[in-house]
Parts: sequence; C-alpha cells; structure tokens
Amino acid sequence: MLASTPPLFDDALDAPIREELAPGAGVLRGFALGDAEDLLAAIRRVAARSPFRNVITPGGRTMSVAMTNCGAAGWFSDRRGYRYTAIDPETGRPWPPIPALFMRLARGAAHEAGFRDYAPDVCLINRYEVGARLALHQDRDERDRRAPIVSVSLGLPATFLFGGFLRRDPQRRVPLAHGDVVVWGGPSRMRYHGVLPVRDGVHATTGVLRYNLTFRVAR
Ligand code: MD6
Ligand code: FE
Repeated sequence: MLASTPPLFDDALDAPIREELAPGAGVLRGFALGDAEDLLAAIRRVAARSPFRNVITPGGRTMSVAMTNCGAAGWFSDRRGYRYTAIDPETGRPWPPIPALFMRLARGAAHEAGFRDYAPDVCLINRYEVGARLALHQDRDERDRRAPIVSVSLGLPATFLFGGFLRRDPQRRVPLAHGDVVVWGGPSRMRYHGVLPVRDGVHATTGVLRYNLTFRVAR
C-alpha cells in the first residue's frame, strides 16, 4: 500500500514519478501517455454500445459531466438515487465489457502504487465539455471501500480538488493532464474530491473534451 511503503525514487528517467497526495493516494504523471490513443479508440467503441448520457441526480439536477460505463456493472443515477446496475438502463442491455487494455492499465497503475492484484469490475467513463464540473463528493456506492480507485485523465487538463474526510475540510488543488493517473485507496479511499469546471481550450487529441476513466471494485 502507498501508506506503508517508502517513496520509490526511480533511477530510470522514463519511469513515472509517484507524487503522493496523502497516505494511499498518489499521482502517476504520464502513466497512460503511451496508451492514450488506444484508450480513446476503446472509449469510442464502448460509447457506440452504451452512449454517453447526462444523468439526473436524486435532487433532480442534470449532471454537466456525461457518463457511460463498461464492466459487470455501471454507475447510474436518477431521481431514485445513485447506484450500480448490471443492465444499462438506457439500452436495456448489459454494459459493454472492460476492454483488455483498460484492465492492463488499471492493474499496472495499481501495482505501481503498491496495490497488488487489483481486479476492478467497473470502469466509469466521464466526458467533460468545457465548463463541466464534478461537485465535491465521496465515492461511497461501492461495496469494497478499501480497494483503490484508479483514475485516468485524457484530453483537456483539469483541476482535481482533493479534500479530507469531511465536506468542509480544506482541499488541495491538483492539476491533472492528459495521461496522468491517480490511484486512490487504503486510508484515503473515502476522501472528498471533485473537479473544477474544465477551462476553455483545445487538446491535440480530444479537441474540446476531457475524458476520465475511474476503475472501481463495486460489487
Ligand atoms: C474525474 N474523478 O477526475 C472524476 N473519484 O473526472 C473522480 O470522481 C474520482 O478521479 C475517486 C477517485 C479518483 C477520481
Ligand atoms: Fe469520485
């Protein structure tokens, strides 16, 4: 676990440098860079089967972030609440399987951060247009709240808000760029976090969009 291992100071210049955010949480800068184009192609294939949609919160607000999922279950929300479903409510069919590349990347990143044998069963895919944001929240709908979340940023940069265990705790602002991976588990798993509104810009690969993959052990 990140919490119990000393920091690794890699000699190799091309090795990702781990930036610890808190015990159990860290950023692997550029970890997904080499796979970025293939990841985006895989996202398009998933979205061809389970399209991006802007779900409604239980409070009745439409989320600015568009979402889809792959895996044995997917995260969904409507007026009845937040939950994981085995069937995509929009298509009536199971969510597409997690692409092999996604699994390799998620396992590799978790391993790099000290979490062995990571076996996510859900990958939530978020798509941010300019101005889209994710309000401060805890990821608390998963059964296993110790297993890490692996979070992959693609496209336009964003500012990740990284807080404490209470909503009112102060937050750090963590810039996340194309290819950065955040691993988030152990004692930090229940920290509040969010994403500031994505700023205007154009990314060479994704244009005016930011994508984020978050892998979870949900069921
Ligand atoms: C995002 N990420 O970066 C949204 N949750 O687009 C999350 O909500 C998140 O990045 C838990 C752990 C890492 C994350
Ligand atoms: Fe989250």
